[in-house]
Amino acid sequence: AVVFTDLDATLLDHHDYGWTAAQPALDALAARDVPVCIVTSKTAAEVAALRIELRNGHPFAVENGGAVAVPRGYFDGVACGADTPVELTTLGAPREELVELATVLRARHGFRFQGFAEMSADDVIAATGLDRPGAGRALERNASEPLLWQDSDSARERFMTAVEAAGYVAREGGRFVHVLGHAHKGDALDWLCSRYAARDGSILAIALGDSGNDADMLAAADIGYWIARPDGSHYGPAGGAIRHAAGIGPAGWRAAIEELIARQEIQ
Ligand code: 2M8
Ligand code: MG
Ligand code: MG
Repeated sequence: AVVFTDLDATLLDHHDYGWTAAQPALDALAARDVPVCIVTSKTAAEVAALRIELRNGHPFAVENGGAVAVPRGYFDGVACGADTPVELTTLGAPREELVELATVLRARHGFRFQGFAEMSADDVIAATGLDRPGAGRALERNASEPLLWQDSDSARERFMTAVEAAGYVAREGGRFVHVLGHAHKGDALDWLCSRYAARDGSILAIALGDSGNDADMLAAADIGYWIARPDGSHYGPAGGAIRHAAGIGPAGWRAAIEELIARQEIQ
């Protein structure tokens, strides 16, 4: 099995970005040699810092599938750590194109939002609770543009529809609306799975997430878990290969992994 996981409000707590509650499950996966691949809205700079803290040497996807990263030699059997240099492959579109699209749609329809391109480090700190170095890393974007939505829900729907009509992708994260190129987290999961399958034969793909931007990767996986959001609700229904984890954020993450181990779906 390979575990593909979202970070914010899934492996990491929505408010303090910690993962203490999930650590026993991370240890259980490491003991079984099950890779944990991060698939996140965060930037390459943010993930580089987190992978060191998590001691994670596995492939990952950043900016909602805008780019995938593989540690050099990983699929050729080289032992890789969090500090092994990675090879990045772009699946999405350049960020400038996405900022331009959002700006054009705003001028045309009068939508109200503040994009990361218009935000200072202080604005990002206020919107996210990240510390200053963390906010700086979140601003280093190449393949996605998060927008702090300041308009109605119906305006958000119309904006997202207009983005898709223009041939791009719009997805909702825990805090922001993300404008993406021609790839989402499901495409990143497929890309990474085919690399694992080429090396190992078929693999059981497990995906965990909490928000709209995770729906594509849960659908693309063999088993998907909705982790409960900060208010205790789940973003989407359970059914078929999609399950609900009992627990919010990292506590739900741990519950999901322990359930997979108890059912011997992870051995
Ligand atoms: C943004 O992503 C989250 C993910 O769900 C969101 O939409 O709420 C990204 O900008 C990311 O780079 C940043 O670290 C995060 C901080 O809360 O927000
Ligand atoms: Mg999330
Ligand atoms: Mg599949």
